[in-house]
Amino acid sequence: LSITFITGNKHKVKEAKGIFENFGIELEHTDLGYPEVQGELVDVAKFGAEYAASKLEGPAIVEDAGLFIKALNWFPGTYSSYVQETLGNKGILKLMNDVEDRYAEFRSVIGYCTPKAEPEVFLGAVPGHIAYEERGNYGFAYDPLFIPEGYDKTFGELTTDEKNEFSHRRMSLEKFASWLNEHAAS
Ligand code: ITT
Ligand code: NA
Repeated sequence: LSITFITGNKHKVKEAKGIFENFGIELEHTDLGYPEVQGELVDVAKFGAEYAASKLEGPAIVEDAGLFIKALNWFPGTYSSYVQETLGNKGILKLMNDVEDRYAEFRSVIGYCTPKAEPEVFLGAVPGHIAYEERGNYGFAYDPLFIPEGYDKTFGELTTDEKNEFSHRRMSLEKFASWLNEHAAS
């Protein structure tokens, strides 16, 4: 079984490949570029998947993810890409300077679509909190800021394999993989 992951983010591809190894799904990667409507992760993923499937003329997945910080009213949330490119992690740390409640979660929504069917979505989330400084050289983007619940290391200090054991992306992709195994039984 082979699925095409449409993304411009090579770190996501690396993580997804590692996760799918456990589920016997082969992952192709194409950076097709798809229009990202601003909005809820679910809507972005649905729209992107539908667009990608029709462009590819085959089954495709896309993912919309983000970091949601409670004390900031769940900012950057759906603005995570833009905020990572502008404020960056240093900017987030500044906003969190005097903030005691550091609860945050990473969320991931996988959108899956084929040319003939309606898009399906699969949600994953992981709770944690925002560190007081960036830590670790593994991972990407917000990883050095995020300490998953029950750990004292940031995602930036965990290897890809360690992060893959319980990340938001692991959850959404695992839900997708189980769904696919049920529905693609030929
Ligand atoms: P595509 O949309 O092309 O897949 P992207 O990097 O724009 O790639 P998202 O919109 O899903 O991905 O991600 C929003 C932002 O959150 C972006 O800056 C990502 O780098 C960051 N991000 C997503 N998943 C992450 C993770 O597991 N760890 C750290 N940062 C992450
Ligand atoms: Na994006």
